[in-house]
Amino acid sequence: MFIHRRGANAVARSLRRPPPYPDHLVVRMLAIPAIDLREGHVVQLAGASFEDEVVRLDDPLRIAHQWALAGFTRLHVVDLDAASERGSNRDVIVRLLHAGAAPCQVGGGVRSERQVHDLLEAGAAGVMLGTRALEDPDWLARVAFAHPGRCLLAADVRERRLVTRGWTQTLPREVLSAVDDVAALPLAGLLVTAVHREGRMEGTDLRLMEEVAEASPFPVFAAGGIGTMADLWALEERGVAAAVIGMALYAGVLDPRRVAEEFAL
Ligand code: AMZ
Repeated sequence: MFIHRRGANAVARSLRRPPPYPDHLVVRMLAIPAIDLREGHVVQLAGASFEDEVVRLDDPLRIAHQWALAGFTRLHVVDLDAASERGSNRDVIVRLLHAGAAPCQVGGGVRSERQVHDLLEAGAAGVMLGTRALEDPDWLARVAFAHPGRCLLAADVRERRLVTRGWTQTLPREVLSAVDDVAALPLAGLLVTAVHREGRMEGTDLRLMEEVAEASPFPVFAAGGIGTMADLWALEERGVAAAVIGMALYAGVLDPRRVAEEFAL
C-alpha cells in the first residue's frame, strides 16, 4: 500500500516539522535531467529561442555519465534539430543509448512508427511523441498499442494551447482536451512542457501542472521553468510523477547531488 500524498514528508521536513507518513510508504517524484541536443552538442536555450543559446557543451556522453554519477536514474533526451526540422542528432542518440549511463526517454522529431520501433530497439526506455501524435490521433493510437507502456505524449503548451513543430505552430486545441482524447491509450505518461516558462528558471506553471495531474490517468512529467527545490516540492505535492530539469542544472543553480538524493531513488 502506498500513500499518494507525494512529497508530504519532504514538505514537512522543509518546514522543520515531523514527517506525517513513514518514509517507506511515500511515493516520490522522479527528477530527470534534460539532454537537449543541437548540432551534436548539449545545449540550453533561454526562453525557448533558438537564437538565444546560453549553454553549449560538446560531449553528450560525458554529460550523460556526469548526471548518472550525480545519482540520476533517468535522462530526458531531446533532438532539437529534428523537432524543428533542421537536422538530426540520431547518431549521438544511438551512442547515448548504447553507452547506457542511465535509462533514457527520447524524443524530438519522431514522426514514424519505424522511428519509434528503432529507438526502442536501440535501448530507449520510452519515446516522446509530440507533433505527429497531436496532428494524427489515429497514428498515436496505433503506435501506443503497438508499444504499450513505452510511449509518452509530449504536450508542449504555451499558456493553455498546444504547440507543435519545434514550437512554431499553435493548435486551436487546449491541453486538457488532448488529455481526454488519449485517456484510453496505453501510454507511459504525459509530458507537459510549459513553453512560456521554459529556460527562465522563474518557476513552473503550477496551476497548469496541477490541473493536468488531476485530469490525467497517466503519470505526468512536468517540464519548463524549474529553478528551485521549492519548485520540485510544489510539483510533487500536486501529484506530478516526474520533473524534467534543464537550465537550473546546467547553470549550477540547483545542486545535482542534492536533487538526485531526494528525487531519483
Ligand atoms: O525547444 C524546442 N523548440 C522544442 C523542444 N524542446 N521543440 C520540441 N521540443 C521537444 C518537446 C518534446 O519533448 O518538448 O521535442 C519533443 C517533441 O518533438 P516532436 O517533434 O514530436 O514534436
